[in-house]
Amino acid sequence: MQDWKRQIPTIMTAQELLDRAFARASRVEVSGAAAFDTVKKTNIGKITAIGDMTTTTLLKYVRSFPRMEKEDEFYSQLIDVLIGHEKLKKALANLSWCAEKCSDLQRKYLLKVRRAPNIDEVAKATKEFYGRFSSVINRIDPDLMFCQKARDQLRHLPAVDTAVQTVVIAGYPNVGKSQLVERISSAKPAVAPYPFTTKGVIIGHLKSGWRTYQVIDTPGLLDRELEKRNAIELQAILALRYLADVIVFLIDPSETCGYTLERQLALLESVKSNFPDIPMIEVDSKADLEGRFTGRPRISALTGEGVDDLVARIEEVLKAQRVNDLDKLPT
Ligand SMILES: Nc1nc2c(ncn2[C@@H]2O[C@H](COP(=O)(O)OP(=O)(O)OP(=O)(O)O)[C@@H](O)[C@H]2O)c(=O)[nH]1
Ligand SMILES: [Mg+2]
Repeated sequence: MQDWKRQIPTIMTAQELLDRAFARASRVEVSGAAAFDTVKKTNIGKITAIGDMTTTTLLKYVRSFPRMEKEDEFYSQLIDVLIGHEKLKKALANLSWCAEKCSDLQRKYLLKVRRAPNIDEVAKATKEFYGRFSSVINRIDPDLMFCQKARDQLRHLPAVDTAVQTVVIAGYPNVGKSQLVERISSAKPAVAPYPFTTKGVIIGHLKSGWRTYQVIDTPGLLDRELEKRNAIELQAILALRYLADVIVFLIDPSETCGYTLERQLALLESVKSNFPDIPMIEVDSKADLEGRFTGRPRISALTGEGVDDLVARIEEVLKAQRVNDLDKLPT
């Protein structure tokens, strides 16, 4: 799962790349038959070391970033929100360009040094190589910094498994989402960072026979009318659409959550219209309290009332989704 999160190495700045390459080069010493031969071979060794090391490093950076695959639309969307696909593509293209340029310079100056008739010419060519090499590396400094920032953001994406069926829990704050996730999850839910939530999303797992489903609690995401979100927040929220196989929407008829029933129903409509293709299970929560119950199935995450029925309903919907997905496979 998302191996690229671990694979991206720390991206060095231009200065760090140069320091490292030059430090390596400074240790190169090759002895030849005579003084001229020694100087020539040593400089050839330096240019080779600098060029090889930098080209390899840059290409490793480029390869370590994830290719945006269609099937991982969830991450693809989030990466677009946080980093920007086009910007990332551009930065990586610049690193590739630089790697190629380094390799060209290496080839060109190795030839120059080899053909140099005397020590002075060897020194002159080597110096010229150092200069041109530095300026090429310095040109991609902004791209290197961009990639380093992108790397940090990628590492902090939520660790969700895009390959298992997912239940997303929605509703206003305090309606009982976390309590429900905790009750139906087999293990203690883990908190994963998510853009634009202060608390991160909470991921639990629901075991049913040999199947496991993912249950995601979304504090700060689906608890406000989506129309009031800015475009970037909305995109991050809508990324959930690629993940959610079913949305469980909690309504708190006791209104002890601090939101009126009317406001909660307005949010429900908002979520419904923004996730039109995802089946929604609507329930009244806090069944153990007094309240303005809406006639939807009741649950109490506190006492457990209605929770088994809810889980059965969730499984039913997920099963129907699987059948539906199978039908859609090309034959
Ligand atoms: N009486 C009663 N209280 C409940 C029930 N479910 C949750 N609560 C209480 O309601 C409060 C909010 O519950 P949470 O599960 O934290 O609500 P939430 O929707 O996760 O809230 P946010 O994380 O802020 O969005 C807590 O004090 C819970 O103890 C329930 O079924 N019955
Ligand atoms: Mg919560």
